[in-house]
This record gives sequence, structure tokens and C-alpha cells, in this order.
Amino acid sequence: MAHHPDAPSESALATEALADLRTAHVSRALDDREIALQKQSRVFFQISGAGHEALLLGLARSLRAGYDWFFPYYRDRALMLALGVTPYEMLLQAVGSADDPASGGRQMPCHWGNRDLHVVSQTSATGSQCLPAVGCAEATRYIQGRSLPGAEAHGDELTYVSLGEGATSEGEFWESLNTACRLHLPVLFLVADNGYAISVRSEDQSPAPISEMVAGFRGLAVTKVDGRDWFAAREAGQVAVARVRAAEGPGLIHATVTRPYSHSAADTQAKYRPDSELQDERDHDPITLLERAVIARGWATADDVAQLRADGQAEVAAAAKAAMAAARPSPTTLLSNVTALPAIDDPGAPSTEGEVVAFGEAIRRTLHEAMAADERIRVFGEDVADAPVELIGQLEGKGGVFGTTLGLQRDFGVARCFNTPLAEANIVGRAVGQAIRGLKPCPEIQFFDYIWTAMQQIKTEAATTRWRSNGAYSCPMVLRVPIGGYLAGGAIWHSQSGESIFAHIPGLVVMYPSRARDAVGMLRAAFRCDDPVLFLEHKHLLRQPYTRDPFPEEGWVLPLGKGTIDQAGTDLTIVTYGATVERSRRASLLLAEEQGASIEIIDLRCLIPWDSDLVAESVQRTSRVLVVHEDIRTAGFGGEVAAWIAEACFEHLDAPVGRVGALDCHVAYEPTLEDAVLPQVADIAEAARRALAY
Ligand SMILES: Cc1ncc(C[n+]2csc(CCOP(=O)(O)OP(=O)(O)O)c2C)c(N)n1
Ligand SMILES: [Mg+2]
Repeated sequence: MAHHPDAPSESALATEALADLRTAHVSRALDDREIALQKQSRVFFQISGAGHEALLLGLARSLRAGYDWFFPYYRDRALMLALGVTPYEMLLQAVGSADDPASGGRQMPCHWGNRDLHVVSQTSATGSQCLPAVGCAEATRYIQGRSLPGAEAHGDELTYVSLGEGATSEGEFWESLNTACRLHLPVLFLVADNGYAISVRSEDQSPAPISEMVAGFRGLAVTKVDGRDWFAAREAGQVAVARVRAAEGPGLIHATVTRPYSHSAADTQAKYRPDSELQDERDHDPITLLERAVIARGWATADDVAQLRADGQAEVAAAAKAAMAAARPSPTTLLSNVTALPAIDDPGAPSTEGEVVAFGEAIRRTLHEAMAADERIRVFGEDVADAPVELIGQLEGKGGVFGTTLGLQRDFGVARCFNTPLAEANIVGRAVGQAIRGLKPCPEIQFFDYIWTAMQQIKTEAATTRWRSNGAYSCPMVLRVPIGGYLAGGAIWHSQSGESIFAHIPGLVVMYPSRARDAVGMLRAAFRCDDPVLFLEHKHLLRQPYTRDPFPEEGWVLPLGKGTIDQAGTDLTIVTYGATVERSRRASLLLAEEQGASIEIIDLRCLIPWDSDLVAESVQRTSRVLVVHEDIRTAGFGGEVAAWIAEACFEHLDAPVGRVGALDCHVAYEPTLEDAVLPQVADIAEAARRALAY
């Protein structure tokens, strides 16, 4: 369906053009002022919006602050001004003030964020905003027609996401187009093509202009526009936005713009761009073009235009003065808004009345329970659904490669448990957008071994959301991931550990239960968190008899970061988690038989945060300690625990802190090799003997 928006009256258009010309001058003056201030070391970074102003202001005429949702790019300064971010607020970020509303001095300038305006805090990672934007649009669709606590959506709101032509090379951009088109989501992509990604020309970056490259995406309405021309941008924007608002599917605007200033203050574009090209950009500067147009149409005189420029500059000068006087952040606030974890009381031992279930089944039941209680929870990932909707009545259903999500689609519908494309960044990135938008996504990565393509979304987007926005946004999600080996044949790509890599990411909670009871209590806690939780499910433990427990009663929720004494002892403490808990038990039996040793085993259960109090208390009693895990020994989580014990419990130790972990290589396929790589009962027993004999 074609859209022919009403043309504005001449006087209305004139009013808009003159107002936007003034805003364009404010935008350019902000860049100039920041560049000047950086030379005086009062601003510490600068990246300009120069050359993009007319495009963004023309487009902004069709967008609605506090109604639509915005996932902007760093060059979107003029759009932010149009939405209502003030020059003073922008300069507060440039000087790093505590009052910077986007980040409290934590982020570089032009890293926008404003909750009231629905501007989502952005990272510097080019292209990574695209998947969260799609998740946000997806959430819009889900929220509409439901009544969910803390989540509202307007009927024709859209999600705006922008990026440069360089960033379209990122896989995440293409993964986001896939889902935006497949689900016909109300997303407007803006590609502001200034011909360069720092020094790399667009023709050296990709085989064709982006509007040609996306031509095959069914359902994507592609618009090409000269973004230097405010009138063209305004009109093209109006048509494209109307179509997205009318729920006709996603749109992509490919706009050519200029980059009159270097990429950032750290770059000198004369080093790689010829004079003739830079002169041509000056001749076609979008602000100059708009000035000429308003004069030619008789809407303003040359003097009026000069006055608008002077007004814009004066406004910025005053804002800069005020921003420089604003409060600086205190280093004592740095650790605020890393996470905001819920306080959960220790529930004591669970009732033993419940039906005895295996580890995997316990997780499956807890997911059912959580979804029944909270409609904001959605489970998605590869193969997690049961069967095609039209066939589900006739088929048993898949429910995940380990059967952990079996029946969720059947019980809660395909809007709440669904399959995603085979793309891990897509899974987590969409979860980020849904979480920011007020849902509680529960994405699944099929195997830990394939989590790496989602790393940008986990580490850069999810884990930093709260901190980088200084608490304005949070990213609650329960990311379930089957992990680990001891599979006899799992080999290198189905046996990986690597939890220490995630423990190293501030803002992420890392859970690693070893038995059914704890999996239930911890998964319940994970859903109470308002921050991202990595919930690791050991594949080998899913069906082991020793992980079976009576299913704990409703309300039995484990506090975060609470370990447990799995087995009490007096001579040596083994600190462990996951699949090595049972192996440590077996090693302790050997030593009890051999030499009557009494070994205490602590199951940490939760790695971030971890229960150092419990460890300290135990080491004080036993004076000897061994840290055991399945993950590679070098830089494994045990290194952190051992170092902490050496520092905090030194005077209580009668032996060096021992460590047992996998060899520093990959897990091999052939079972004898697999056994030799991963820590076995004999390895733990041997290390325990050494510690006891010291
Ligand atoms: C993932 C990632 N890789 C590299 C960078 C460094 N970097 C910052 S901006 C940029 C170029 C972006 O070009 P483009 O998307 O065309 O936007 P433009 O700056 O031209 O507006 C690069 C390489 C980054 N911030 N993020
Ligand atoms: Mg570019």
C-alpha cells in the first residue's frame, strides 16, 4: 500500500524549516564547542554529528519522543536535540559531570540515553544496537493486548535504530534484519551513509551500497534519500514512518550524508581524503543547503539566517559555561549500579515431601512454575519449542535438545515459548531489547560451546546496561546454558567449560548448581533478579541419579551467592561446584577408607557472587583447602578462590592452597583422552593426599 502523507502548508513547512535550521546550528555549535573544550582538556573525547543534521531533523518530524523507542548511533546529536535532550545535558556528558543524565559521567559524549524520552542507553560497539532494537519492537508487539506490570506500549509506536554504513558490515545488523522481517516488526532502520567508517571507504567495505544489499529481504521497505537535503529527508521519513506505524513491516532508510569533520577528534581525515572531496562536502554542507533553501523560498533573509546561527552559538556557549561548573562524580559511586541484587532470606532446608526428580526435570518444572506466575517471562532459543502450532495436537514435541523446555509451548502458547533463528547473538540481543522494554526474557543457548557469537550481546550490552546508564535502565534476563563435559564422546565442541570468562564480567550473575534441589531454588532466585543471570546447567548432571532430590516446596528460594556445605568434615576443605562436587565426594570416600580423613566439601553453587564467608569459616576449622573444578586450571575460577583464600585466610592455613582443574587443552573425543583431560576422582584424591600430608 502506498502512503501519500498530506503535504504541510507552506507556512507550516517554513516554521518547521526555520526551527530545524536553528537546531542544526545548535548541533553544529555543540560539536565546535566540544572540540574547542577538548583542546583545553575540559572535555576528553569528541565525536561529531556534523553533516548528519538535516537528515536527522527532517526525519525527527515524524518521530515521537517518549512514545517511540530509540536505539541511536553516536552521530545522532541533531535527532536527540529534536527529541528534547538539551545542549546543557549533552555538555554535562562531555565534561563528565555527575549530573550527566545519560550516564553520570561514565560514558563518552554522544552516548545517548534518556528514559523519559525512550532513548535507550547505547554502547560504543558499532552495530550491536540492532538486535536489542528488534527485541524492543518484539516486546512492543507482546505487550500490546496484555496487561503486564511495568510494561506499556502504544498502538502505533515504532522502534528506531540507526547506524553508519560501516556498521552494516556487522553480522548483528543482518541478524536483526532477519527477525525484523520474519516477524514484520515495527522497526525503522536508518543507515546514515557518510561514505566512511573512520578511514575505510564504503566501496572498500562492501560490494554494493546498503540499499542494494538489503533488496532481497522480503517485507523490508527500502527508501533511498539524499540526507543532505532537509526537505527530501522530511518527506521520505514521513512516508517510511507512516508505513511502519501502519504495521506494514520494517523499513530501512539509506541516506547519504557528509562528514565534514574527521571521524573523531583523534582522527585527521586530510590524511586519507583528497582536498577535492572535502571541498565538495563543504559545498554541499546540509546546513548551508538548508540556509540557501529558506532564503530562496523567501522564508528568511540572509540576516535572519545569520541571526539563527548566532542564537544557536550563544545558547551553546551559555550551556557550556554551566556544564563546566557542574558537579564531578565521586569515585565512591563507581560500584553503584553494577548490579542491584534482591535480598532473599535463607529458606533453610527444603521439605523432603516433594516428588523426587532429576536435575533436568527439576529445571523443566521450575520453568513451568515461573511462566505460570509471570507473564513477562518468555522462553526462546534453538529448538526450545515443541512442534509447529498446527501439528502440536498430534505430536509429542521437542522441547529443547535436552528436553528441558518440553511442554512450555503447549502450556503457554507459541508467543511465550518459541524457536529463534540459529544465531546466538540474535537470541541474546533480542532478549536484551525485551528486558530493557520491561519483559523478563529467558533465552537459551543450546550448548555453552556456541555461546561465543553472543558474547558481544552478553558482555557489551546486557552486563553493562545498568552501569552505563547509571541505573536508568536494567537488563533482567535468565540466560540458560547447558555446559560441561564428562559425556564420553562430547569432544571439543560439546564439552566446554569456561565459566571463569563470564565471572570476569561485572554486571553478570553466574549460577552453577549441581543438584535438582539447588537448581530449583536458584532458578527461582534468578527470575527475581533485575540483572542478567547466566544459569549454567551441567549436561552430564541432567540425568545422574545422585542429582535427584525431592522437588522443593513453593517459595523455597535460595539467596544469591550462597554456597552450601555438601558434606561436613574436619581435616580438609574442598571448594568446588558443578560436576566435580560428586567427584570430590568419591575422592573423599577413598581418603576416608585409606587414612580415616574427614573431608568437608563446599558446593559454591553460585560463582558471582560467591560465598567467601562460608569458605573462610570452613578453612578456619580445617586449615587445609583444595579448590576443584572441571574448567581449565589456568585462569580458571579456582585461581580467584585460591588467591582470595591465600589473602584472607593466610594465618589459618597449614598447607598451600591446592588446585585441581582440566589440562590446559581442549576436551578430546576418544574416551581415554577425555578422561585424561578432565579432572577425575583419582586426581582429586591425589591432591587431597598432598594437602593432608603437608
Ligand atoms: C564493534 C566495533 N568495532 C570497531 C569500533 C571502532 N569504530 C568506532 S566508529 C567506527 C566506524 C564506524 O563507521 P560507520 O558505521 O560508517 O559510522 P560513521 O562513524 O561513519 O558515522 C569504528 C571502526 C567500534 N566502536 N565498535
Ligand atoms: Mg560512515
